[in-house]
Parts: sequence; structure tokens; C-alpha cells
Amino acid sequence: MGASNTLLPVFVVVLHFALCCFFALPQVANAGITRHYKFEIVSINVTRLCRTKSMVTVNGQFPGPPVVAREGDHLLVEVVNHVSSNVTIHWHGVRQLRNGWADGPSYITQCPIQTNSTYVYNFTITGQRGTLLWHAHFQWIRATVYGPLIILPQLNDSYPFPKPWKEVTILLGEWYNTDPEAIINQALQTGAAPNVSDAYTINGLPGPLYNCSAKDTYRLKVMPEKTYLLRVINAALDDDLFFTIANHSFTVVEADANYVKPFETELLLISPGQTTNVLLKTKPIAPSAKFFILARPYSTSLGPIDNTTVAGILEYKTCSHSSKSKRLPVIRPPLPPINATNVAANYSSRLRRLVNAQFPVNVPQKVDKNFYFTVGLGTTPCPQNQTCQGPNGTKFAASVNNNSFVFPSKAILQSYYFKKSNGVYATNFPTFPPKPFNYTGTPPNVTFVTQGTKVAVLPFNASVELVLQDTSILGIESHPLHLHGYNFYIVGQGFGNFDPKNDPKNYNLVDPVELNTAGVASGGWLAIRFFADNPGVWFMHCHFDVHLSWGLTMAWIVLDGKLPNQQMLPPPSDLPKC
Ligand SMILES: *[C@@H]1O[C@H](CO)[C@@H](O)[C@H](O)[C@H]1NC(C)=O
Ligand SMILES: *[C@@H]1O[C@H](CO)[C@@H](O)[C@H](O)[C@H]1NC(C)=O
Ligand SMILES: *[C@@H]1O[C@H](CO)[C@@H](O)[C@H](O)[C@H]1NC(C)=O
Ligand SMILES: *[C@@H]1O[C@H](CO)[C@@H](O)[C@H](O)[C@H]1NC(C)=O
Ligand SMILES: *[C@@H]1O[C@H](CO)[C@@H](O)[C@H](O)[C@H]1NC(C)=O
Ligand SMILES: *[C@@H]1O[C@H](CO)[C@@H](O)[C@H](O)[C@H]1NC(C)=O
Ligand SMILES: *[C@@H]1O[C@H](CO)[C@@H](O)[C@H](O)[C@H]1NC(C)=O
Ligand SMILES: *[C@@H]1O[C@H](CO)[C@@H](O)[C@H](O)[C@H]1NC(C)=O
Ligand SMILES: *[C@@H]1O[C@H](CO)[C@@H](O)[C@H](O)[C@H]1NC(C)=O
Ligand SMILES: *[C@@H]1O[C@H](CO)[C@@H](O)[C@H](O)[C@H]1NC(C)=O
Ligand SMILES: *[C@@H]1O[C@H](CO)[C@@H](O)[C@H](O)[C@H]1NC(C)=O
Ligand SMILES: *[C@@H]1O[C@H](CO)[C@@H](O)[C@H](O)[C@H]1NC(C)=O
Ligand SMILES: [Cu+2]
Repeated sequence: MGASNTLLPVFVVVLHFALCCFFALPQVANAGITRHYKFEIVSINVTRLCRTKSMVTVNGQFPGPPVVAREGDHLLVEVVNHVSSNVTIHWHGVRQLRNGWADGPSYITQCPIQTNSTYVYNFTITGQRGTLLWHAHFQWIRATVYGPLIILPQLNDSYPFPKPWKEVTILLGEWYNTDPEAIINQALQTGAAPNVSDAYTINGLPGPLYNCSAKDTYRLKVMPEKTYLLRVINAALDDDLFFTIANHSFTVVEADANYVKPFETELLLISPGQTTNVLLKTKPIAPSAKFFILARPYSTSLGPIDNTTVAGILEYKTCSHSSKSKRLPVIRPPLPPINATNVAANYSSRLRRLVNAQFPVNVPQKVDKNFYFTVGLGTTPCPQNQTCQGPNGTKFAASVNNNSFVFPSKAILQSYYFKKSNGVYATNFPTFPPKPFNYTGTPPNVTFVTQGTKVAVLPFNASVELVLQDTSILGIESHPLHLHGYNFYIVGQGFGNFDPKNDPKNYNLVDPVELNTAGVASGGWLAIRFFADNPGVWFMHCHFDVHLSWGLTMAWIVLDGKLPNQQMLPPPSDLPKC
């Protein structure tokens, strides 16, 4: 511990620089060391689009500081909450083997860290390397509380692609002119859809396509004839994003911290919670132009969406810079229509896991437990003495198998571990849709959901197949489903209703992409498989925060196995209480 303490200051300085620019792989000590971080949750005033607002941040930084480790490292992140809101931090995509105590979703694995309280996230990164993200997991606090989580390969290891010259982090986010917490609270009160964001951001900057924003533009300065590794992270709240750079193409090499078979593309599609690493090869000679880096949503939502475009600028460094380079034209790339479902599906279908001796796949070939879950929108009735602004005077809701999740007031993990589930949760989450209908056809005329805090229980190491089915109730829409504590394989996907007889014949059980967040196609279905080898309580939810707030979520309880190393670790002594 002492050794890592002395290393830390140097490390942090290098990384602070990294956010705006690049970083070389730090040649720090051997893997398997303990790294200390301190997250002070504080409010600061930030100005964008000519408006200043107070926002919750980590260490007064927006976006938040990068957390960098190597595979096998041990992390101790001390979170001190100085703001009036509750907070928790989720290490999105970290498997947290047997250690749900460090996962973060409030009221699922822990009680929130309340004002003036501290909690130390204590976890080891086992068998994972690549780009992930960390973000708050209490209400909509993650709108401003998020940052990169970068896991470098072990020192004796290398990337399965040519070593990039520089590495760059591209964090996509969503900016609200007003307080995001007030927005969701207002929406949950009135039953209406929440106000949409006012801008998208690249590394916290909206860029020149917005009023009063040209000075807040992300600039990527590159050298000719080099290969850059872009670590692209979608930390937006509610939007799948298309991402492109004019006159340049990418080689996709990793998705959700899993290497993929490299493929070329000019356009990425990235859902909230997803991360992808791409290689950007710069042109042999510095061109006489600059290039827009653009991101804009993909959406088929019937409701209002923020359809604006964030722009950054890619520019080549030249010896004779200054006035000449300022006058260079900026080339703008085309983007697909916002509702381009065919483009989205085509991109998703190209992702394949890289499979070799070092990175074998472990796709369940046989299934012990089958689940079929509908995911989509619905409504709840308006309370008697209120008028509601949701569909037809109701309140918007969302559900999994028609159950809209109700957050308990005590954390499920503690309740389970200490065998005090009574009054906290029920274990009767439906395995199949309670009332089958034509899920992607004419919607039923009754759109009400049921409500409850229900979990599904899995025996240790069960091989699980879960088919997620979008519904057309209140309109088809994509839903990026995120499973905590696990990666899963996408063995199949398609449009319309899943056909349990014929669709499995076309499953890919050889090189399916391995992810922690995957989009259920708008009006379609997604089949995933995984081994339930990580005991604990694991949240699974739509990573659109608006759908999460409306209840499009559930939790799994994975039981302990027989052996001591198949059982949950005991809770840390500083675990918050509620
Ligand atoms: C933010 O701005 C408000 C209003 O101008 C001010 O009262 C407050 O002290 C500022 N907060 C910080 C942390 O600077
Ligand atoms: C937090 O600590 C500050 C400073 O000690 C104190 O003024 C404030 O009342 C505390 N807030 C809560 C909610 O405990
Ligand atoms: C972190 O967790 C390990 C057990 O997994 C424990 O031995 C260690 O003391 C913990 N460290 C801190 C600082 O809590
Ligand atoms: C790197 O070293 C670790 C620990 O010594 C070992 O488990 C791993 O297989 C090595 N990796 C490579 C790619 O050689
Ligand atoms: C949401 O938008 C409406 C209409 O523009 C506005 O009246 C309301 O104050 C906004 N709500 C919040 C919380 O910003
Ligand atoms: C964005 O949406 C607004 C209102 O829904 C619409 O008027 C505008 O044309 C749209 N802009 C683009 C670029 O699609
Ligand atoms: C996308 O939206 C446009 C304009 O609203 C509409 O004309 C078109 O049919 C839509 N395309 C798809 C694939 O839904
Ligand atoms: C109805 O409104 C009254 C007064 O606004 C409030 O006290 C009461 O809790 C409401 N009842 C319900 C069922 O929401
Ligand atoms: C709205 O509610 C009324 C009364 O319950 C019902 O007759 C009507 O079909 C509903 N309309 C829609 C679009 O759901
Ligand atoms: C479901 O609805 C779709 C769209 O209306 C239709 O094409 C399909 O035939 C329906 N399926 C069944 C089984 O009724
Ligand atoms: C809803 O549909 C069912 C049959 O699908 C029908 O019996 C019922 O009358 C309909 N209700 C309304 C309010 O339209
Ligand atoms: C913060 O968490 C505590 C403990 O669960 C809870 O009592 C309190 O209502 C929460 N505060 C807010 C603003 O949600
Ligand atoms: Cu969703």
C-alpha cells in the first residue's frame, strides 16, 4: 500500500492532463497493486451555453476525473459526500466478483451515502481490461457525476492490435440548463415525460453548433500518419448516439471492455452505458482542412427528444500553425436520420467477439434457465385528486414483464445477506410475460402496469438464456439494457416478436459479442446468455435514466455456490445504513 501511495500523485497529474489531451501508457509498477482515489462530492458553478448553474461533481471536476488501473489491481475509492443530495458511485461494467458491496446502485446493493458521510469502494479488477465508466447511481445525479474508468492490460501483456501512438478519451454526455434532479422530480409528479436536455457534450463541451458555445469546443489535435486509440464512452442520460468524424474512418477493436474482431466503419452507434475503443488512423499528410467530430441521437421515441448535435473539431498539428490554421475550412460529415433503425441494426450486427487462446469465449451451449421479458412503456392511473399529464391523463411508467419496479427503502443486498427480506422484496418476478399479446403489433387498449419490488432467483452457475422483447405499447423504442455484475453474450437479435421455435436456430454460439449493456432493437428482441457465476444481488435496467425512473428494471439474486470461493464476501464495516 505504501508503494502505491507514493506513486499516486504522479499518476493523477498524468491523467488530469489526459482528459483534455492524450496519455501515454503510464509505466507504473507491477499489476496487482492497490490504487487509492479520493472522490469529494462537491457542488460547483459551471457555465455552458451562457448559463451558469450549480452542479454536483467529483472533486469539482466536470466531467469527473479518470480512474486508471491495470488488470488485477485493487482499488480503494473513498467517497466523501459534501452535498445535500444522496449519492453512490457505480463502477459500470466491473464484475465485482462476490463483492456486490462495491457495485453501487442505491437501494439495490447499498444504502446511499448521505450528506457528510463517507464510504470506501473496495474492489479488485479481475480478468478485465479496456474502457469502462464510473457514474453516480442515485436518481439522476449521474447527469453530472461521471468519468472514465480505464483498465490497462497487465505490464507483461499488450493490445491484440498495433500499439497506438496516443490514447484519447471521448466522453459523450448530456447537458441540462436546469437541475436534472428537479426535472425528473417534476416529471414523476406530473406524470409527463421529463424535459429533454439542452445539449450534448464531448468531454463536457457542447461545441460550436449551439448558441453561445463556440469557446466550449473539444479539439482533438493530431499528427499525420499516426494511429490513435479513441476510448469512446456514452455517459448521456437518455440517448443512443451516432458518432462520426468527417473524412476519417475507425477500426472498432473493443466494446464494453471486451476485444472484438476489428472492423472498419465511418459511424459508431453507442448506447448510454456502452463504451467502445476504436483506432483512428490519421492521414499521411496534414490536410488543409479541419474536421467536425459529431454526435447526435438515434431514436424512434414518440415523445420529445433532444435532437441537437454536439461538435468537436479534429485538427492536424503543423509546424506553421497560428493564423493560417485558424482560417482552414471545417468539413462536416453526414449523419443518418435520427430514426435510422436500419443503420443502428446494421452496426450492432457487425460486432463479434475476438476469440483466441488468451481470450476464449465461454458461451453457454445448453440452457438451464430460460426467461422471456418484455421491456417497454406503460402507464399508471392518475391519483384521484390530481390531474396528470401523461398519455390520456395517466402517468408514464415503464416495466419489465409488466412489472414497474418500486425502489425499496432498504437495500436489497443487505436484506438478502442478513436474511431480512420481509417487506423489502419478493422473489416472484415473472419468468414469462403474464399476459401474452402481439408485443410489436397493435398495442393493447389497457396500458396499465403493475408495481412491485420483485427479484428473480438463480442457482449458482446456472446457464441462463434471457430474451428481451420490446413492446409497442406507447410506441416502439430501443432500450439499452445493462446487467450489473456480469458480461453476457448476444447470441441472437431480430425484429418483431421472438419466435422460440425458429429464432434459436440462427443463434451465434461461436463468436457472439460480449457486453454489459446491449440495445434491444426498436420493435425487436435480443437473446443473451451467461453463466450465473457471481453470487449476489444484481440490478438489470434500461440505461435510459428516464425509463429507469419509470420502473424499467428488475434485480437478480444469484445464490451462493457450495465452495467457499463461490460465496459472497462479507460486507465492509463502513457500508452505509438506511
Ligand atoms: C455559485 O453561484 C451562486 C449564485 O451566484 C453562489 O451563491 C455560490 O456561492 C456559487 N457557488 C460556488 C461553489 O462558487
Ligand atoms: C454537514 O456538516 C456541516 C458542517 O459540519 C453541517 O453544517 C451540516 O449541518 C451537516 N449536514 C447534515 C445533513 O448533517
Ligand atoms: C478491502 O477488502 C478486503 C477484503 O476483500 C479487506 O481485506 C481489506 O481490509 C479492505 N480494505 C479496506 C481499506 O477496507
Ligand atoms: C502476465 O503475468 C500474469 C501473472 O504473472 C500471468 O497470469 C499472465 O498469464 C501473464 N500474461 C501474459 C500475456 O503473459
Ligand atoms: C420544464 O420545461 C417547462 C417548459 O419549458 C418549464 O416550465 C419547467 O420549469 C421545466 N422544468 C424544470 C424542472 O426545469
Ligand atoms: C428537432 O426537433 C424539433 C422539434 O421537435 C424540430 O422542429 C426540428 O426540425 C428538429 N431538428 C432536426 C435537426 O431534426
Ligand atoms: C423517420 O422519420 C421521417 C420524418 O419524420 C419519416 O418520414 C420516416 O418514415 C421515418 N423513418 C423510419 C424508418 O421510421
Ligand atoms: C389529495 O390532496 C390532498 C391535499 O392536496 C392531500 O393531502 C392528499 O394526500 C391527496 N390524496 C391523495 C390520495 O393523493
Ligand atoms: C383514453 O381514455 C378513455 C377513457 O378511459 C378511453 O375511452 C380512450 O380510448 C383512451 N384513449 C387512448 C388513446 O388511450
Ligand atoms: C403482430 O402484429 C404485426 C404488426 O401488426 C403483424 O404483422 C403480425 O402478423 C402480428 N402477429 C400475430 C401473431 O398476430
Ligand atoms: C379493450 O379491448 C378488449 C378486447 O381486446 C375489449 O373487450 C374492450 O372492450 C376494450 N376496451 C376499451 C376501453 O376499448
Ligand atoms: C437519502 O437517503 C436516505 C436513506 O435512504 C433517505 O432517508 C432520504 O430520504 C434520502 N434523501 C433524498 C433526498 O432522497
Ligand atoms: Cu428503455
